[in-house]
Amino acid sequence: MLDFQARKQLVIDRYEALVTRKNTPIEGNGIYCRYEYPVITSQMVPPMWRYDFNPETNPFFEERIGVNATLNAGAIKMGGKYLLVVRVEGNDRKSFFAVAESPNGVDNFRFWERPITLPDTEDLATNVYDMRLTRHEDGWIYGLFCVERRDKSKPGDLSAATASCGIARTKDLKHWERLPDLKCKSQQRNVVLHPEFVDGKYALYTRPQDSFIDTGSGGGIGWTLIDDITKPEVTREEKIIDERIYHTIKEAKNGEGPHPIKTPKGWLHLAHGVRNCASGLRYVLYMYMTALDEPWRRIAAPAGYLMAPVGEEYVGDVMNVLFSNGWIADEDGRVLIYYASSDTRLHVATSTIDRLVDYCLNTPQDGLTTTHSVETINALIDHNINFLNK
Ligand code: BGC
Ligand code: BMA
Repeated sequence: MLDFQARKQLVIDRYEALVTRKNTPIEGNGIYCRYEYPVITSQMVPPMWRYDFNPETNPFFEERIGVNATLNAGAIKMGGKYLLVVRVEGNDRKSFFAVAESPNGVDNFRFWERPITLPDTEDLATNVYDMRLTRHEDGWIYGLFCVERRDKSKPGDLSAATASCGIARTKDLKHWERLPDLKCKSQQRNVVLHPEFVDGKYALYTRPQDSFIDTGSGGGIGWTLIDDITKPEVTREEKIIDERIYHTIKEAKNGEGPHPIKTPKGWLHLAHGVRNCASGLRYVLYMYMTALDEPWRRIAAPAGYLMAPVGEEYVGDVMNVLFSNGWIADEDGRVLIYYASSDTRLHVATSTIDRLVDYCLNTPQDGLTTTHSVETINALIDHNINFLNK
C-alpha cells in the first residue's frame, strides 16, 4: 500500500475529481430527466472530516471516521446557490445534517466547512434524519426532521424506538434555533411545514402512525393546523388528505416529501409510497395536486409512481428505495428533484412546473382494477389512431 504522502494526495485527488465532475441529463419519459451521476455520495464528504492529517498520529493515513451514506436531503435556493441539507450517515449508523452547495444544482456540490451543529433538546436524540426545509412567510427557514429515541417502555426489545418530529429554525442554515419537538399522540416521521399561514395558523402535513415502523391504523398523509410553532402541539384532527389504498404503490405507507410547490393551477406535491413484497418494503416517489385556496383538498392524483429505482439505484444499504424530502422550484420554472436511492446516495432529476402540472392533470388516475387499467389504455389507443400519422 502507498505511504502517507502518496495516500494523502490520492485521497485529495479523488475527492476533487468527484466534486468537480460534470453531470449531464438523460432524456427519459418527457416528464423529467435523470442525470448520469449521483449528485452527492459518501466519497464527496470532505477528507478533513474523515482523515487525521497528522503523520505522527496517523502514519498510514487511514480513514478514521467512515461515512456510510449521503441521502434524504432538504433543499433550498439561497443567494443564487443551490443548497442541500444532507442526511450524512456515519459508519456508526448515526446520521447528522450537513449543508452542500452547488452553483447550478446538478453538479459541483461541495460540503460547507463543517456539519451543522444542531442544538438538541433535553431528552437527547439517538438519531436525527430527513430534514424538510420550509421558507415560511413568517420570515424563518424551518427544518422539520425525524428524531429517533430508544423506546424506554420496552426495555427487553433492543430495537424498539420512537419517532417524533423535531423542529429547528434558521435564517442562514448556519445558526439554528431549536424549538420543542412536536407534541402529538402518535409517532411521526414525515412532518412537513406548509410555507403559508392558513387561517392565520401554521399548517402541517403529518403522517400519523401506530408504532415505529407500522402505520397501523394511520390512514395516509394528514393535515392539521397548529396555533404556536414555538410550543408545537397537534390538538386538532389530522385530516387524511392522501390516503393509503389497497393494491397501489402506497398500500403499506406514504408520506409527504418536501413542502408542496405553489403553481397557478394548484399545489404540486411530491410524496413517497411504500408497498410490501417478498424482497421487503419498496419505496417509490409519486405526486398529487391540491387546490390553491384549499391545500388540503386533492384535485389530481396521477396513477402509480413518478419515479421508482432504476439500475444501480436498486442497490445499496436498504434496497429498492427511492426517497425524496427536497426539491427546488427555480425562478425560470425549472424544478430540481433531489432523491436518494436505496438509502445510500443522492441524485437529482430535473423537470419544470409546466411539465409536472401537465403530468398531474393529464395522467390517468388509478382505476384500482385491471379492467379499468385496460380500458384506460384502449381509450388512449382509440384517441391516438387519429394522430399517428399527423
Ligand atoms: C432509520 C431510517 C428508517 C427508519 C424506519 C431508522 O432507524 O434510520 O432510515 O427510515 O428506521 O425503518
Ligand atoms: C423511511 C424514511 C427514510 C428512509 C426510508 C427507507 O422510514 O424515513 O429515512 O429513506 O425509510 O429506509
